[in-house]
Amino acid sequence: MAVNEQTDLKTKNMQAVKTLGQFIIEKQADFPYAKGELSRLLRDIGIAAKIVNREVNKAGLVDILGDAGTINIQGEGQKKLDVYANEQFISALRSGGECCVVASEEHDECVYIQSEISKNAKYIVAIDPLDGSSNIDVNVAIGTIFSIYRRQSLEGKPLIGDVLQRGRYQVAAGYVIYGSSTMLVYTTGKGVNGFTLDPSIGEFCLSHPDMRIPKEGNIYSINEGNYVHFPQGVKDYIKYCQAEDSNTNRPYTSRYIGSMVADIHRNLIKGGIFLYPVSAAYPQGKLRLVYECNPMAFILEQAGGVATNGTDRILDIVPSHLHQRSAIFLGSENMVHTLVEFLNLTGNQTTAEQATISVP
Ligand code: AHM
Ligand code: MG
Repeated sequence: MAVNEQTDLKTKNMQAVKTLGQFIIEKQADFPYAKGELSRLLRDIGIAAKIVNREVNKAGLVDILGDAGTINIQGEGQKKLDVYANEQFISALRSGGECCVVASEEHDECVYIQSEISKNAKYIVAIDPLDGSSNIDVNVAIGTIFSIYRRQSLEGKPLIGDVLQRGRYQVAAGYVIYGSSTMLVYTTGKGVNGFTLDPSIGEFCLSHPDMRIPKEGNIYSINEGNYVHFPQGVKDYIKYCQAEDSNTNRPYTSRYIGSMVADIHRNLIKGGIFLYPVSAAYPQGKLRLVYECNPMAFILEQAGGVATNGTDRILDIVPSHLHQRSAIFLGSENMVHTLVEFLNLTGNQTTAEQATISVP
């Protein structure tokens, strides 16, 4: 290739790259009365994600692995990177000035941000700073999940009701996946866009515009080790996924990483269903409604998918407490609908009592 052609190609490529920052500012025009606060908040989250990514990437090199020695509200051991990620996101939100309360998996209570620059902050952020933490030590993809609400109370210290809003009132939600590459995927209710971190320039660049989940898929993602403890409808659905039927492309493929972000990200791109039902060990489900299920449900719905707890749309559930758990089934529309049919056939065994009945 001639030198001129190479230069032209390079210039073209540079022009084609759109950074997260550029994209956020461009999209501000979608909201006619926006003053840029949500844009700044998203920018703050993007910056914290880059800092966390840097630590995640070198986790095998430095003495940052292993238990931090503290226990979070769920009684689970925290890894050092969980603690680090939590601190980074809260610190970015604190210094950004657009967030008045953070609800984090790592704090039993809400973290109120009361500073001069945050006194007019209108946004609430719910966050799982490092999801899939059992995968840190083994160099498998992990993620961050975030959800943003507008505060409803007009003044003073925000109320718990500002935090415990139904998922359908989210103004934005997203996740970061620290995988073979690092991506940030988010929605503000107008579709879903994905950005891949280019380490050479330190910027998230638009790589997956207008992401759509295929209506039909052939991947099912569930921790099948818990099979005997699942409700009968879920067991029946798993058998359906495994049964041979060339008309419906079965048997499906089973894929389960154990990091919700990574499992859902794959299914979003390829088409599939992710299931975390109630079980004997987790009678209410394992995953947390406010900062895991709601943001992922919002993203999936915006991409054309479906998210339910078996009876109700995830985004319609009224949260009663910060760390509430929920069963969740989400993914490709047709797959989730088929799963719900199986649950209905067995009388919707989604409650704790019914789940324990299915234990042999
Ligand atoms: P975490 O927030 O403590 O990391 O737990 C949430 C994770 C999800 O990412 C994943 O889908 C699930 O727990 C895996 O649970 P299990 O090991 O029971 O399959
Ligand atoms: Mg989590």
